[in-house]
Amino acid sequence: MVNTISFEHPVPDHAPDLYQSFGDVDSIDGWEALPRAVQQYEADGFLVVRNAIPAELRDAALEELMQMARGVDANCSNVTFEGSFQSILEESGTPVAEMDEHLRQQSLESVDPAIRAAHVRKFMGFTRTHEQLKAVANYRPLRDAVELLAGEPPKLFQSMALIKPPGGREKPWHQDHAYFDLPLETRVCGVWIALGTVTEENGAMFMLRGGHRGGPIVHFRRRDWQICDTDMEGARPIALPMDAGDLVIFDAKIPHGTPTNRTQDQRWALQYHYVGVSAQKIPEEQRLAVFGPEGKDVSC
Ligand SMILES: O=C(O)CCC(=O)C(=O)O
Repeated sequence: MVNTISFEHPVPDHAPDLYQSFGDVDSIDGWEALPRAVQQYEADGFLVVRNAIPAELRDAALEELMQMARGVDANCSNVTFEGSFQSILEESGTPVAEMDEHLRQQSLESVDPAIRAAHVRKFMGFTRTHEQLKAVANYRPLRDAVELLAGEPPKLFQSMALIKPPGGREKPWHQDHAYFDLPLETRVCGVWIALGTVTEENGAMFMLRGGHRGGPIVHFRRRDWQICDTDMEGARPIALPMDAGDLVIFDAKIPHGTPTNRTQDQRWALQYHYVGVSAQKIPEEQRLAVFGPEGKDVSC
């Protein structure tokens, strides 16, 4: 598979108080308690499940991701690097913007694999080519949980690995539904899985409890296509620190974001999105009429 290669735009750092946690998260331990937690999911818009993915499955997935990060050809649909990696590739004298995909791939080969791996931010579209990552997406208790919460058998429609490297930039506050051409009433479940320790310092997920019930919020192009910082004033978000194998299932209308990674370590996570098998797409214009026209041609 041919990867497209992209770079994050360098952006100013976020205000620290955008990611201040108010209170501790209620979670369940393992899948057994899930049926009793459905009401909590409906009310909060998310549910944290501890020890959700067995160690051998998550370790095999992490190893597969590490190999993708070290290799030249990750064999997925898109690889995104932190913006700071651009200047390393440009040492050959050619600006990245002027390189075609072939030249980008070639210039990646000239970089030390450890340096390349230390700047990867995101892989997308890998479940057809990577067995271990596919196995996590298809893990039966996870799919059963999504089926219960989405109300019908799920289909996976997006896969991402989110590796926030040391210094890796924020993913500003947003609603995932804003990025999907799906009717507003479609029950879209995101699943964000920690493959290592996740802390507020290295880029934990922050969520606005109950925020999905307020419906769609207009997004604007600021540091990203995002909810404006001013719309978050007075909000009381909560941080979701996790251990490897913990995850959060969330409604795609929940406002969420992750701060800059202030540590020297990479933060490894997987994110899958599912809808019910009967979900139908809508035209992009219909989505942009709700979430804002500046979202044309952006991806989450
Ligand atoms: O993992 C992250 O840092 C952000 C993930 C996220 O919210 C997204 O990609 O929609």
